[in-house]
Amino acid sequence: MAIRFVTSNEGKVREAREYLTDEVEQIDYDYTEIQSDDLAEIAVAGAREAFEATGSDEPVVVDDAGLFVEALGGFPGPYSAYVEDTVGVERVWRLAKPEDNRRARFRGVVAYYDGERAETFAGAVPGRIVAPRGEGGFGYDPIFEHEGETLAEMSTERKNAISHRGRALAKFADWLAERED
Ligand code: ITT
Repeated sequence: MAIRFVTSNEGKVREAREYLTDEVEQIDYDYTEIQSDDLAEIAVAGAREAFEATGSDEPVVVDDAGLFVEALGGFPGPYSAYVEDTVGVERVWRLAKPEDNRRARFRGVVAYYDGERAETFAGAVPGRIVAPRGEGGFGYDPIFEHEGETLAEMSTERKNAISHRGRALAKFADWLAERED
């Protein structure tokens, strides 16, 4: 089965391709990101909208993710894309004061919708925000460190093994495999 991954972010597609054995096709449709503090709600609304708008009956997948910095009350969280565009990732790292704890969490939700059924798969990874390091990945990867390495210092394979997206995709892949049996 082909999976239509609705996103403008090629980094997400690259990671999904490493993980899922099924064919992953990128659909660059700009769905409305509803305002909510619930990533699953945002992802399901996006998946429904994209499914209706693209007029095909093949299932779609939307992935919504965010960086939650503990000392900043979970900011930028669901607003991570807007904050990356306006403030930039390096300034997010600088927002935390030296005396603050550096703990953060990346959360992500993969939402599947086939016209009838919506399912969500969540994943999270704990880490710390640090001064930017590494050339790989995308978005906040250079400032998010997990077990001594930033996500931008990891290969896609290594990032998938520990990341919010990898964990969500693993659950999604298991669910797909069970349905296809
Ligand atoms: P689409 O909505 O088109 O899929 P996007 O990049 O806007 O693409 P999100 O709203 O899910 O996707 O992304 C929220 C922000 O978090 C955005 O700034 C991303 O660059 C960033 N982000 C998402 N996943 C990430 C990851 O695995 N590593 C680093 N940053 C990530």
